Amino acid sequence: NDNTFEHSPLTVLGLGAMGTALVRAWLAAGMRPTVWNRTPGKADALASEGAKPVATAAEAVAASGLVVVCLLDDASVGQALDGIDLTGKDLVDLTTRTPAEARARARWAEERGARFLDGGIMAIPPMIGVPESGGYVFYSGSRALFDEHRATLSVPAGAEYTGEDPGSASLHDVALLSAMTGMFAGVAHAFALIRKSDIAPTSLAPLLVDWLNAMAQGVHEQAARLESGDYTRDVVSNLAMMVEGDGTLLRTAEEQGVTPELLTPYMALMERRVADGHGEEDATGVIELLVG
Ligand code: FVH
Repeated sequence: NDNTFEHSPLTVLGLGAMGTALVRAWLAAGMRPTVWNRTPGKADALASEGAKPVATAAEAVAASGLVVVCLLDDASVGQALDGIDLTGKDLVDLTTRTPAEARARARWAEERGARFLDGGIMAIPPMIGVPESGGYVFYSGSRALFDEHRATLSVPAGAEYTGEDPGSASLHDVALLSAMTGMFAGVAHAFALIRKSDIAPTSLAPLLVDWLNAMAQGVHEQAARLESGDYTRDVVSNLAMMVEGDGTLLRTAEEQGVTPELLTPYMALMERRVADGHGEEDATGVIELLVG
């Protein structure tokens, strides 16, 4: 609805891969965001598509009530906005950061007279502005800000509000990114195992995807066990059996000339849990060793 957007002027600070994708989604929705980037030139293509580039971050902030920030990291946000008047602004910061950094940035913004919403983007740039991609953004902080600008914020990707604690969005974001990191570590090891074999990566890939999807269902069971506190309930594959099987994984890595270093930290934790007398549990008990 273009009429709604006319009443919601928008500024975007940061025209990296993600900032550019965000601006294009708002342009496609009929908005004309004011845009700024530290290194000039990145706004040129967007200007020809309807965005309004300005020379300084201060001008960009002054242009709109709603200011969306998407920079490299939390420190770059502090540098870009240093000394700029934020009084009365609604600052929505989609820069990836830690929960503590998000809380500190919220206090920093509020001390300067702005309302603050932190965002964690669960999408890569090609997913932005493509609703069927399933991309979305976790938001936390000012509920009033979120409710007021929900329509605008929902244009590039789905908008999921997680709570008033400004650190909540980034904790959700980093939890998902951390799980993804572990998954990619496992995938890297699997491809390394077949690297010098006659198994083609493209023939292993669909098998890996199907297997990981099937195993991912166990995440729900782990969550239920965590909440019940009973890590042995309805366990099909127990930890003692898995630790026994780790030997085969390690010997195969050795046979294939692959370093096991991506696997061994997790295996060591599983072994410790079994040695502590919890062999009848599933892998949920390993979480206890992580949180101490
Ligand atoms: N791209 C992705 O796949 C991920 C998806 C999930 C969310 N992340 C996070 O989004 C933030 C921005 O990421 P990006 O992909 O746009 O990153 P770059 O293309 O590297 O652009 C970085 C922009 O930040 C500007 N910048 C860096 N330092 C400063 C500074 N000190 N002052 C002002 N601006 C700064 C940089 O400007 P320039 O180098 O062009 O002058 C770019 O505009 C990020 O938190 C991801 O984790 C993306």
